[in-house]
Amino acid sequence: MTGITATRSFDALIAADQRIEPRDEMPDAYRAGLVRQIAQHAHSEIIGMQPEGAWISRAPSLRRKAILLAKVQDEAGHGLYLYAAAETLGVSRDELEGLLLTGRQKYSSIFNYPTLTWADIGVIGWLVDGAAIVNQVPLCRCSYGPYARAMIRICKEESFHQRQGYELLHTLAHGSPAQREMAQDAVDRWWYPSLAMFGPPDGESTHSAQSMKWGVKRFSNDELRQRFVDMCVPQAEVLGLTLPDPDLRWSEERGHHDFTPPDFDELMRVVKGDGPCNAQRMAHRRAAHDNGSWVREAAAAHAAK
Ligand code: BYC
Repeated sequence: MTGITATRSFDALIAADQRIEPRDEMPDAYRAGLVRQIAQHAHSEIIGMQPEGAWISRAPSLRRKAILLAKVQDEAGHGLYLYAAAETLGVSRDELEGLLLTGRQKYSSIFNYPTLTWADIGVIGWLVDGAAIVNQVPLCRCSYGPYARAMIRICKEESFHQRQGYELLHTLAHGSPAQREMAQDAVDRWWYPSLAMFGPPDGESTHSAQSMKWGVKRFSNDELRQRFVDMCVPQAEVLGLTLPDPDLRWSEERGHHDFTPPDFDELMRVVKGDGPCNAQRMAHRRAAHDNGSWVREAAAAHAAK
């Protein structure tokens, strides 16, 4: 038996905490679950370009503009790595885009909230990319090889994104009273939507148990949410900003911070399409897709030569 051509047993590989590769046997539900999660992740990166993209032309300096432009371009790159990882499971990028555009696949709830001020760009870096990192670092050890490898590079870039947001916000928080107020207002609006990024509480999560058995997810939604809160509290202190939760406090007994969970009914409403910006995000995505049709046609004509 050679390692390359032999069919490796799925259960044995999972039990040994080894990687599943595209040509290995895998249960249909494992494949379908990965396509669902990777596609949703890819769509999130692509739709996630919109709230920040809206500020590229309004960045307050050339330096800030160059940084933001690079960040948004990185997000396009993340989307592409992830679509490529999904393609190794036998679906095409075209199919996945179709599922997004017809609303059959979703993207992260967080991108259905508006970016009202420049401080929102800092908070997206600090809290949204921060939450993404906490959620995604364990995915670097995901049992599916192509997804795990894509996540390693994505996480490195997300760390840079998080640092730039934190630095932006630190500058505002230590600026004029109006800048400080703008920074606090942005934190107040984004805190709970960021907590909701981790998904429903463990008791209501449909996929977690199976996904953890298969080594796709390594921690539950609530474990990661708690890790995020514990990480943010000292960072907020350094910023001199307040997290908008009067019940947030250290618990000696638990060795973690107690906190108020996000409104999960709101999360489900937003996921189902009823958030402040869902219609706008999808309309924008559809228009971008339609405007790009000449590129796809030209590429197909070139490939057929
Ligand atoms: N938003 O059984 P559960 C980023 C859905 S952005 C929307 O716990 P699972 C970035 C869930 O899909 C972050 N839907 O699910 C980009 C499921 O519905 P379906 C993107 C959500 O999969 C640019 C149902 O609720 N990151 O990186 O075990 C700039 C039940 O949930 C949400 C990823 O996607 C939500 N917040 O766990 C800055 C990471 N929460 O599919 C940053 C990869 C839950 O049955 N994904 N749902 O219709 C994951 O880690 C997991 O999929 C989740 C959910 C933790 C999100």
